[in-house]
Amino acid sequence: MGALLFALNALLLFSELAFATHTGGTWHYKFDVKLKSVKRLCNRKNMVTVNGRFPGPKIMAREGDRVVVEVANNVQNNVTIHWHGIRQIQTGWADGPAYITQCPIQTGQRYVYNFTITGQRGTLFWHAHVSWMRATLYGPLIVLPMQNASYPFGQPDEEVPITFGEWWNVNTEAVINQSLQTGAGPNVSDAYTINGKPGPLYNCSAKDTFKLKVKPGKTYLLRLINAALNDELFFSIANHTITVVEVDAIYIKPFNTKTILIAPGQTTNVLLKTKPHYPNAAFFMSARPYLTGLGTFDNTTTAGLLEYEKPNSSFPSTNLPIFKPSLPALNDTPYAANYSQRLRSLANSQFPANVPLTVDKRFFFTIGLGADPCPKNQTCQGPNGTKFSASINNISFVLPTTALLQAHFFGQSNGVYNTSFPNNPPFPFNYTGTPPNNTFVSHGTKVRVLPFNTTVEVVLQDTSILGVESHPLHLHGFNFFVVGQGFGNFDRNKDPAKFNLVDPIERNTVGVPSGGWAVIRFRADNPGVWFMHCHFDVHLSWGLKMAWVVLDGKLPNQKLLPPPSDLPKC
Ligand SMILES: *[C@@H]1O[C@H](CO)[C@@H](O)[C@H](O)[C@H]1NC(C)=O
Ligand SMILES: *[C@@H]1O[C@H](CO)[C@@H](O)[C@H](O)[C@H]1NC(C)=O
Ligand SMILES: *[C@@H]1O[C@H](CO)[C@@H](O)[C@H](O)[C@H]1NC(C)=O
Ligand SMILES: *[C@@H]1O[C@H](CO)[C@@H](O)[C@H](O)[C@H]1NC(C)=O
Ligand SMILES: *[C@@H]1O[C@H](CO)[C@@H](O)[C@H](O)[C@H]1NC(C)=O
Ligand SMILES: *[C@@H]1O[C@H](CO)[C@@H](O)[C@H](O)[C@H]1NC(C)=O
Ligand SMILES: *[C@@H]1O[C@H](CO)[C@@H](O)[C@H](O)[C@H]1NC(C)=O
Ligand SMILES: *[C@@H]1O[C@H](CO)[C@@H](O)[C@H](O)[C@H]1NC(C)=O
Ligand SMILES: *[C@@H]1O[C@H](CO)[C@@H](O)[C@H](O)[C@H]1NC(C)=O
Ligand SMILES: *[C@@H]1O[C@H](CO)[C@@H](O)[C@H](O)[C@H]1NC(C)=O
Ligand SMILES: *[C@@H]1O[C@H](CO)[C@@H](O)[C@H](O)[C@H]1NC(C)=O
Ligand SMILES: *[C@@H]1O[C@H](CO)[C@@H](O)[C@H](O)[C@H]1NC(C)=O
Ligand SMILES: [Cu+2]
Repeated sequence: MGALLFALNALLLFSELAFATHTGGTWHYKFDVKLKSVKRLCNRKNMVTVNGRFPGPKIMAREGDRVVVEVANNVQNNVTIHWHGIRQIQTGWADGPAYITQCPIQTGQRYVYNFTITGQRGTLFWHAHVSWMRATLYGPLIVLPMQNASYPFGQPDEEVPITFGEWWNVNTEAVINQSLQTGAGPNVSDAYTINGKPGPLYNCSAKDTFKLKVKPGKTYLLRLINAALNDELFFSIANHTITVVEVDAIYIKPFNTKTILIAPGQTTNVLLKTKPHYPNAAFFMSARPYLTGLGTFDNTTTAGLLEYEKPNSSFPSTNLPIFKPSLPALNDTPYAANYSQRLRSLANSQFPANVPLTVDKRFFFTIGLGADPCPKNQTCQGPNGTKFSASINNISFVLPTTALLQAHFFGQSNGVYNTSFPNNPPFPFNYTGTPPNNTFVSHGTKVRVLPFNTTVEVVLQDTSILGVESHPLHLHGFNFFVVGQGFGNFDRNKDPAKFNLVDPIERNTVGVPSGGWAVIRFRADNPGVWFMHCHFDVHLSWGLKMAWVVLDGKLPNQKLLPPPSDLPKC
């Protein structure tokens, strides 16, 4: 164990000393948000980065440790950073979504994110959480098991973070601005990336290819992260089977597959066992989207290379044959459904699945797209001359101009939010059949209040208004259990009988099936204001979001702590 710790510290010392120090159980990082000129495809642009790196630096910590990240904003944009999947128990001030838990860090300002990692270990990531800034501001967040603990799947020989992203040749803020203005869908990305590199299947891009160099007969833990903005991805490595062992920093019952599916906001740990002997070949590892919505999407493929180290110099090193994986069709919903059915919590005595067996509060949320009427003096380019919008229970969430958490903590909710978020949609209809004639949504900053320790069940029902689509729903502050999912309309009389309350997958982001539903359960044991939203940034921008206000409990360790003194002001 001491050796491992030494190795860790050495790693930090030699590669990341510039921004990280580790003392006792606390890890200190410095994030300098600044512009950097980056070239991809045939195009160079000035991009917002952390410390000039793309993707951003890797954050490492151990379960039980404290993480302190000082973020200095040296760009013209507003910035916040979210520690995606970290529960932030009592420390909602460090969660990061702009106007939910904090005002943005404005140009020239700093803010220190300070939190401990309790009861969690695995692969997560950090990303900006304001507008579309996360297009370039993201990086891995790796929580190692405690020093006395080990993985339930055996120690791999090496660990490699593999982060998927999306690249636009233009400034992504201009892309979302234009979409919100015209009402049309935003311009799609120009490439997908693996660790910031699009790979050889794009123009001017062969030199920007991620290469994983491996030795035969070893086991590699690949920490896969989907940081793309608007696309779920299939991923596969040619001629190799991988073993899925963890999702969203929760150990699962291992299973073998050729292809995984990963939605934005999700993480997946897989074991890659390399071939026993040098294969005299190279292999693509490829990702391309799983697409369900209507409209235009980036349907390109990113590829990296799996390269075996030559056993000796007599083997040829150039012109090796390259094998390509076959990925499911872009719209292969049966594959997606079958894959998600295979995910089961480990649910053993060391890592139990604490599924709430009784439910205090039930909610039925319709999620999907809708429209806003075109302003009188404008022409709009959304469906039938309207503007695209998105909603939960027909409410398109409006961000306030100050942070909800501040308003809540200081008892100043008046004029900021109201607590009337509905338990059910305004009227029932055949959610996945012929849509109602009126597709317009309402707008508001509405939240739902939950007493401390309430057990909650939410049916997430996709709608066919403007087309069915798989939506990756993400909840801040909690993991939830996905106790059921299916296609069509959720049936309150029949479907609960089929719920899995024994070993359902526990995670923080669920892909709600296209034209179907998913049912989640969680225990509201973390006081604060917690965002729940679609992790497609385009739907997030259009309003597919809401917030839960979880009240303090009676005991001191059940209360939201006071805000740090440097909390940004609006
Ligand atoms: C982080 O929070 C802890 C606990 O409140 C506090 O003791 C510590 O001083 C904080 N560190 C920084 C750098 O703000
Ligand atoms: C490791 O130590 C922590 C506290 O120091 C303890 O709670 C935990 O049960 C231990 N885990 C194992 C696997 O021994
Ligand atoms: C996008 O819109 C925001 C707010 O209206 C504005 O501050 C920003 O300059 C715009 N950015 C670009 C690149 O158009
Ligand atoms: C989006 O694409 C259209 C058509 O190619 C182009 O005219 C427009 O400038 C693009 N918008 C941005 C923000 O790049
Ligand atoms: C890779 O898989 C292809 C198709 O299944 C097969 O033809 C080929 O022989 C395999 N190559 C290696 C080196 O495993
Ligand atoms: C990918 O999208 C392009 C442009 O929208 C389209 O022309 C092409 O047919 C699509 N390819 C596939 C395989 O769907
Ligand atoms: C449309 O009218 C509104 C209010 O009358 C005004 O604020 C806005 O600037 C106008 N927009 C355009 C594009 O003229
Ligand atoms: C647009 O209007 C036409 C004719 O009124 C209607 O058939 C169609 O369903 C509408 N499309 C959308 C997306 O609302
Ligand atoms: C909903 O619409 C679908 C598609 O038209 C149809 O197959 C289904 O029977 C309808 N369900 C109900 C409950 O009416
Ligand atoms: C939509 O409008 C048509 C014609 O006005 C009407 O016959 C139909 O019942 C309406 N459908 C719904 C779902 O409201
Ligand atoms: C929460 O409620 C459960 C019963 O549903 C109880 O067993 C547990 O002790 C409570 N937890 C806290 C922290 O109050
Ligand atoms: C940055 O945030 C502040 C505080 O909310 C706001 O007043 C300002 O308009 C924002 N600036 C931009 C460029 O969005
Ligand atoms: Cu969505």
